[in-house]
Amino acid sequence: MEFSAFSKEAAQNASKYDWKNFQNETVKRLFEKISSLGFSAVNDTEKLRLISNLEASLTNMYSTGKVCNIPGESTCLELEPGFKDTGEYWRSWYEVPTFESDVRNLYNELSELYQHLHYYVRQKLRNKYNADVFPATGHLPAHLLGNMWAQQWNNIYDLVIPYPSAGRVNITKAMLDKGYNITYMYQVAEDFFKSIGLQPMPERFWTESMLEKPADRDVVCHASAWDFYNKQDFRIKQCTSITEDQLMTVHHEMGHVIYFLEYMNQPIIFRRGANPGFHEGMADIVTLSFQTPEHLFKLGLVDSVPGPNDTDADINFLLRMALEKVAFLPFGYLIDQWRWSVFKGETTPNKYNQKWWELRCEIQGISPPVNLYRDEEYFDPGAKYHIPGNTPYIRYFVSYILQFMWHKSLCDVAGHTGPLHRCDIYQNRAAGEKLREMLQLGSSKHWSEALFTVTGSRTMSAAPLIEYFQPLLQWLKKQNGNADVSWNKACPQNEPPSSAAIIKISVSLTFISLIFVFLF
Ligand code: X8Z
Ligand code: ZN
Repeated sequence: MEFSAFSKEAAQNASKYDWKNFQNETVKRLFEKISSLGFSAVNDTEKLRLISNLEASLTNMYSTGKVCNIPGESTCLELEPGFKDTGEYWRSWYEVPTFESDVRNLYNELSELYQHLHYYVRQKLRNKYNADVFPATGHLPAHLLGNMWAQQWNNIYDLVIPYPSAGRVNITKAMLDKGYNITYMYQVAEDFFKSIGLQPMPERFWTESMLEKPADRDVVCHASAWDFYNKQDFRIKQCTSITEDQLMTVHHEMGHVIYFLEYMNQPIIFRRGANPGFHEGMADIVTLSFQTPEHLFKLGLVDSVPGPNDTDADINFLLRMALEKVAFLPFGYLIDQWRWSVFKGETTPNKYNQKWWELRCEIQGISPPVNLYRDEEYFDPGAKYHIPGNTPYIRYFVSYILQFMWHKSLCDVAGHTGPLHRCDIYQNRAAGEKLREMLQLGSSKHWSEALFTVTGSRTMSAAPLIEYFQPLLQWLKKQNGNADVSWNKACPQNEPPSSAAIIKISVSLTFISLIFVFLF
């Protein structure tokens, strides 16, 4: 009713002007629309109220209507089914009804590799630190892994390197020695994409991006890439510093921009990744070529390339990659296990932190850094950017599956011979062209079709990732011998104190009581 009154008043105001003779077509069109009242023109308020009420009740009937007595369905269904919860909505982007079990199966295929890495790292760290700090449950204390979230462990490479004498040089140091600056890091990344025939960064990228942390204000430093959807303005926002890790992130973010550029000519609805995992996978794909000794040598960041029989150096390299890529798998998998369970209402607010650590202990095999039970006074999930930032996370797990699939296929196209982990697609136009074919589709086709263009497969497979790390897995199995490489499901804190601890406490208590007896 209020809207009708408002429309009427606007039409009356418009009628004071001779708008039919206006010269400006846009303003004329505006007046024409304001003057066209429809139902609001009805002067009889009672009639108008009747029309409004009728419309509201019909809409209400439609939206609350249920379809019942469907064979095989125990409940009535809504006319326009929505999502049960936000998790279901997020998963719908993957357009497969079995998505939850698909990722579970993929994770299960990869867990053997992770468990062997986990056990190896644990033994190495036990030798380095006092064995006391390692819980008997087999968990790895989260603060020993060189990363705030224990999600990637490459920063402790020096502590767990298999063959120190065949060691890899420190890339960060080599970058500084070669005089790398921030702009140069982005030029190096751009050069890689250009070398396989992909587009350079547009001019405005260089002027509008935020590549350095500003000194005068607080910003979100978590790196991101932005498509302004006007075909000209594409940016990266990153507080770049000159380190090896950051150089990989530069390639990651630029990979996102390359995808934006490639699907730019699709209708706006299709200007996105085939699914969110595709965008992240595309962002990472170059990191697999870039980090090969062959590529680092081309850039002058290492002095030599290990020969085909230098297995020590090869294992060192693969272990370094595993600390980055394999260590991430359970983390990438579990974050949304927690969130989906929250969205489903299975994990209630009084169990948020408990559930978080249940998953971290069970799936990642890590334990809280501080030796106390992380109760609900804390909200540890909030310390990971994507939780407060409301960014879905399973995309990164999917991305890790995809990037190895694509890497394998593109290396085949490039005619690479030899082990997959030593393939560098730099300067290979044929590989770039193949990748481009997929990127240009945006989301105009189901992701399985996009995947098919590069890999010839319509389903996700963990096999290429396993193939890449196969020599390392065999080596780890030898190192770990016949040991049981698993850990307990439950966190160490949730167990009763060990008998050793009970003895310690009772000895101290006896000692204290003796002092009392002696004094009094
Ligand atoms: O958030 C990111 C990117 C932006 S999409 C920097 N990543 C995840 C993370 O940092 O937790 C990349 C790898 C995983
Ligand atoms: Zn990303």
